[in-house]
Amino acid sequence: MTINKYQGKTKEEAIEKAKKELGPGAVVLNVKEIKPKGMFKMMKSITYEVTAAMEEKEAFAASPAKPNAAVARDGINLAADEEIPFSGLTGGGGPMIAAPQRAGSMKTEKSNEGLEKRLENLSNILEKQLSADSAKPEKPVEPQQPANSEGLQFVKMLYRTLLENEVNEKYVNQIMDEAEKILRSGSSVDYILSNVYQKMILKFGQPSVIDLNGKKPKIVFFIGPTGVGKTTTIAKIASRYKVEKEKKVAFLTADTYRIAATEQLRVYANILDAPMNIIYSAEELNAAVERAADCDLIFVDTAGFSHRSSSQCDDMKKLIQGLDEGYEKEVYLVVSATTKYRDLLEIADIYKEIADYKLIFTKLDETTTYGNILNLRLYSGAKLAYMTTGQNVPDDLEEFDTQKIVKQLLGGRAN
Ligand SMILES: Nc1nc2c(ncn2[C@@H]2O[C@H](COP(=O)(O)OP(=O)(O)O)[C@@H](O)[C@H]2O)c(=O)[nH]1
Ligand SMILES: [Mg+2]
Repeated sequence: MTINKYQGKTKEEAIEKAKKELGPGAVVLNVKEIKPKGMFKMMKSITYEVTAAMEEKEAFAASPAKPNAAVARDGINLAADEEIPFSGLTGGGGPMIAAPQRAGSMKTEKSNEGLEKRLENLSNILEKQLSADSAKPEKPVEPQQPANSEGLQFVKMLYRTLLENEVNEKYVNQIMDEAEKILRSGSSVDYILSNVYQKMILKFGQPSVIDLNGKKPKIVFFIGPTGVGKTTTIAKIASRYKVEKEKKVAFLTADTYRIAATEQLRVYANILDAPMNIIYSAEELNAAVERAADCDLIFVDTAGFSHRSSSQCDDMKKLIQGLDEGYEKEVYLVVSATTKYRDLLEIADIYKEIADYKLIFTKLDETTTYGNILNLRLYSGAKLAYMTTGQNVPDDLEEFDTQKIVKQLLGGRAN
């Protein structure tokens, strides 16, 4: 893994620099605001320092099966208090380490507190590690004492926390894989945490939102099951582009199954003083896009459909694939963070038939377990784009904040 720091006048500028040097797959581990210091600080502006990483290809490949590795299961049996085989710690046939007690005991609460503090302090930990690494490139791990018991407890706690947050067991094993080697070399708890954190950030990948650098207009489709928040999310994103970025936007809706659905979008279009049209076919889509050719962005709302309705699935495919090739499009699959794991996998598969998509997770305010976000990202290979945290338009929308979600998955505070 290569890690470096990059500075810029804006966060985006610093990320661009990172991508130039590390490649397009570079991911941001940490963002730091640097406030100007000294006599003339009033005249200087804030700059941003981004810590970015790039993992070598082979390191990212699925970890090879271990002798005692857990057989990847489709679902996670959180009810079971059985032993959790931790692939990394079994060491070729050695005893498995039992999963520590679930939340509730005084001890767990106390150690969770420690974990939260450490996560708050993660920037400093990363910083320290970076300078240690560059000082001693040959020896990435600083030995302290052989396989310390504090480290072992800590690894167990991280393992349990990820499972409690419903990260799929096979991904937990992949993430914790390296922790064992680091633990054996007697590294500090902070070092283990920062390694696990970095690994998770790399698994999430760099989020990717609407790209306005290409040809105008950009046609942006929103697909996904009924009631997940497609229309509301369109209103939130469109409002950001119109009000904050002063872009010209237009709306189209292919959700003709419910009258209320078109009316809902019309209300938002009126508020934003943007044109809105109903389309029934690819021909109508192309005609409407042509009429709105002077817009920067054309948002297309669609109807959700049941997993089993193949005719509706075909209609949607025809619509999206029927857009004239001269236009640039992006497709976003909108899913709720409250949806069950198995249903999410099914949704990911069905909508993959329609188009390649990026992911928007809604309703993060309605759950505290975010493991499915990582599960779906890894299952589908799709990039994460946005997340929404409530019903308010446009406020409850953020570009996907990987660092925040990873910290929370590792036991950090929800805020
Ligand atoms: N709590 C919560 N509710 C949301 C969020 N996004 C959308 N909703 C609500 O979910 C319901 C369905 O949203 P809608 O946009 O009509 O979903 P669609 O059928 O996918 O277009 C509405 O009541 C929205 O206000 C969110 O992030 N959090
Ligand atoms: Mg809708």
